[in-house]
Amino acid sequence: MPQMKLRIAIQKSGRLHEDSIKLLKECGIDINNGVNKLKTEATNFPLEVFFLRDDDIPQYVEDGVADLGIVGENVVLEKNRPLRTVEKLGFGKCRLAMAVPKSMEYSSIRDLQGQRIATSYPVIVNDFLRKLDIQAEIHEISGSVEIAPGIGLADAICDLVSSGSTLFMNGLKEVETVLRSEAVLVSNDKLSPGQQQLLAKLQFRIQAVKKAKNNKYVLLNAPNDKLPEIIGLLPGMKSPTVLPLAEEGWSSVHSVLNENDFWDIIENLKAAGAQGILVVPIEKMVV
Ligand code: PRT
Ligand code: ZN
Repeated sequence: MPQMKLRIAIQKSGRLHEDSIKLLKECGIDINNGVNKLKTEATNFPLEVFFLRDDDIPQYVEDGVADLGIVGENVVLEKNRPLRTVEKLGFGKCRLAMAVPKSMEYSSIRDLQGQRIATSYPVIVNDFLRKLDIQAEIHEISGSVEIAPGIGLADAICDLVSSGSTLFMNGLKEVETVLRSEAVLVSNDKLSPGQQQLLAKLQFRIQAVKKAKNNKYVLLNAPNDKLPEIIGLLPGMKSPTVLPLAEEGWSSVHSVLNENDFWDIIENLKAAGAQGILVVPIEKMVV
């Protein structure tokens, strides 16, 4: 009988390495940091971790050498392998964008018609241009794409952008977003029923970690006559917890706030008479 475990491929070094390990650790999975190693075993979960170049991860997962992988969506789409995206992971966020020299007049994607575009993502770029019916010459280069216009190799580039400072420093301006990307957990369709159960367990933990990151635990004090208004401002998981304070006529209110509307709600709470507002990170959240 085959040994029941999952094998996950993560980036050996680079932008996704640390966050991938951190996510596994936050899921309560203990692994030795395997820099310069090919693989390692988790000590408290049936998981083997392979350290690979990100470009190789889709193929390893498709071939069943690994069952799961953590890799950027940009790589998954470029490699065009039949993989299942199990979960978006919320880190490694970036966009694949077209950029042209600052001096170029650019009004629409039509301006790229007949131009030479340098990129490490020929599959995605071809697909993007084909859908828009633009013909362009694609030059595939593997690194330092941003210098291509400056040395006369291309008229435009399509590359990953996060802060935009690389484009800026090379005299380029971003003109089109081709794709928004983040790290994802992918799997193949070869998992045994037992492995699928293990994956469900892992996914449950990942979701709890992700939810916790997007939420904060908030504690505040309020005079009792302000409570209805304050409670009305709080979404909470069910409803806020209200506890009497030692000081007569005052209560402590506890609730959970989502990061997206966090600051608005805090301002409104203050305006409604809340005092001593404490905001605490949540480690895991299961709803
Ligand atoms: O060795 P290996 O092949 O595994 O790594 P790699 O060099 O191919 O990839 P790596 O580690 O650079 O990136 C891994 C993944 O991180 C990418 O596939 C993306 O999914 C994600 N990611 C997120 C990024 C960026 N942000 C990013 N900014 N990958 C690359 N960049 C580069 C970009 O190519 C450009 O050179 O950073 C520069 C732009 O950054 P800003 O901040 O100046 O805009
Ligand atoms: Zn790579």
